[in-house]
Amino acid sequence: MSYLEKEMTKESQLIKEIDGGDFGLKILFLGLAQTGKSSIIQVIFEDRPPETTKEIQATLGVRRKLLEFSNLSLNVYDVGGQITYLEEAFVDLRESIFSHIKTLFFVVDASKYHDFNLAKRYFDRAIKNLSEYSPDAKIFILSHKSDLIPEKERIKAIELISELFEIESYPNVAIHETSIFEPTLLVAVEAAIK
Ligand SMILES: Nc1nc2c(ncn2[C@@H]2O[C@H](COP(=O)(O)OP(=O)(O)OP(=O)(O)O)[C@@H](O)[C@H]2O)c(=O)[nH]1
Ligand SMILES: [Mg+2]
Repeated sequence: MSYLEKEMTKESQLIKEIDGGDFGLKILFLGLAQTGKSSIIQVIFEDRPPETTKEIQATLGVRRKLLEFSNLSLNVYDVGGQITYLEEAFVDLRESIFSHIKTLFFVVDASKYHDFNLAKRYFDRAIKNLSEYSPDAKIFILSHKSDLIPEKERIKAIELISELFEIESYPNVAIHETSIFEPTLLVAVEAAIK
């Protein structure tokens, strides 16, 4: 089998794995590496104690989980934040990742100001793909890991992200400050999914 054929088989297997079931509301988690996406999923949807999330390994590729939350069936997509996986999701898997989305959680590590510009580039691409494949999706930016920064700076982080991501230009985008150690996370997720 040629290299190209192997790559195409790999891709179609992954797409099959991703598309393998029309179950529940499709919820997508995107963001740079180590921003806390898998931790959020496990703490909120799988009752994992927040302090044990330190053991979670980096997500390789795209992981899909079928979960129950508040009597709703969810089809949760967790895209590994390393650049290779993001590019794979935004290029090769674009249509299968971005179609039929109910809610996108775009997770930003609020304590890492230096990463905001890079995050914004992926946010813009996510918005563009959603406008094409899921124009009715709700988008929630999570200014996450707020426990790592002092109260005053939390507001500053929200202001900075809101301005940089130009969230006022989008009627379907909201921003929440969250932490796996605080009730803010559950409040944000409930607002986003119900
Ligand atoms: N202080 C703090 N740490 C957090 C929070 N959420 C997640 N973390 C930690 O952040 C680290 C990375 O978490 P992951 O959930 O693996 O991050 P990810 O975004 O899934 O990373 P990739 O899979 O590489 O994209 C872990 O050590 C978590 O314990 C938070 O709200 N506060
Ligand atoms: Mg992960």
